[in-house]
Amino acid sequence: MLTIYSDDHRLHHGQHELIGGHFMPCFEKPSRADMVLERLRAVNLGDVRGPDEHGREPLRRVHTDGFLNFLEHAWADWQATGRDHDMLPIAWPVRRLRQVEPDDIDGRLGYYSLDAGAPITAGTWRAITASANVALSGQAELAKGARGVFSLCRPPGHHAASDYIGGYCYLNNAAIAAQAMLDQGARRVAILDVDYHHGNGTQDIFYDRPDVLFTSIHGDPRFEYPYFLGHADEKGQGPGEGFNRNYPLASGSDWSVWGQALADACRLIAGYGADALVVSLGVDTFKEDPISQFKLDSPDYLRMGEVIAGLGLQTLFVMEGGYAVEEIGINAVNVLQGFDAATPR
Ligand code: Q9C
Ligand code: ZN
Repeated sequence: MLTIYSDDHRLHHGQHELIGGHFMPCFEKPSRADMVLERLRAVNLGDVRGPDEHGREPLRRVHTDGFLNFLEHAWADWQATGRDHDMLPIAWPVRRLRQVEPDDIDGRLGYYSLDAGAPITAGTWRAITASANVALSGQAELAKGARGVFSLCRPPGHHAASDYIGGYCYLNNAAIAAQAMLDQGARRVAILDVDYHHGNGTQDIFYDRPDVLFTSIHGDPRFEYPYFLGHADEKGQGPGEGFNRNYPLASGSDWSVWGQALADACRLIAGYGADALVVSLGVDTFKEDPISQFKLDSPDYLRMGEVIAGLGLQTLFVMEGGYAVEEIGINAVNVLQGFDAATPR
């Protein structure tokens, strides 16, 4: 399987995130991508190439202009106030507050944020646009006929919606790639989000549309981040009703439970008649992940890839979360190897 990867991910390296009232070193760090790349090379999965530049238009198909302009200039606006440490928001427009973009950079940061989990740094814009280009270049390979492609995106994207960042995510790489497929002639695209956390951004972007089926298996939001989306009764709205499906699972879920949710999601995807599949590939479902509560083991990721391959769809794997850095390479690449092994050639 071909991998798309850019070294520019390194330009984004946040210092701290807020966990349990403490500032802790960011779990989402450059070594994550390094470990995945190292494993790809160790097992000779296939070629690795850099992304092509796809410009702003495919980003505008998913994100608002106000949001993109904010992200592009956020660091300069922050520096203009005399600060050169990471940006983190301090206030959010919650219930009954005005949903109006302020002028002040701290106000705008809160306006365009879900949480304080996505620091903006000097190199963030370049890293996140490179990450989106990694997804789009993978999509372009699928358009040329590839059966499966791996977009080794970093930073991840699935918590980012059309107009907010959060949960280590800025641009929604998976949504951008899915939208590009539709814009290039696909009629229906399915998204399978296997990251431990609910893909709230992706769900929100496609919630009222029938041309994207969004399915997500994740920690129950009653007990787990992102807390405010991802329940089982969220089925889509308007023309999108019936095209959203969540599988919130209990803390401690292992493959015996998780694999059943996967089988059901695949049943829905098979019945949907998709032209292509995007997998939001987080491996923070691993039993030793430092911020997550599922119990998948490394061999389970091989099975995950095999089951996904059984759909027989052209598939773009987009890297999302996974914070057990020592094993992130083995687990992510196991999915790809399982997929390749189960694909007739
Ligand atoms: N108790 C992704 O996996 N903080 N984002 C959780 C832990 C946010 C995860 C705090 C986790 C975001 C792409
Ligand atoms: Zn996650």
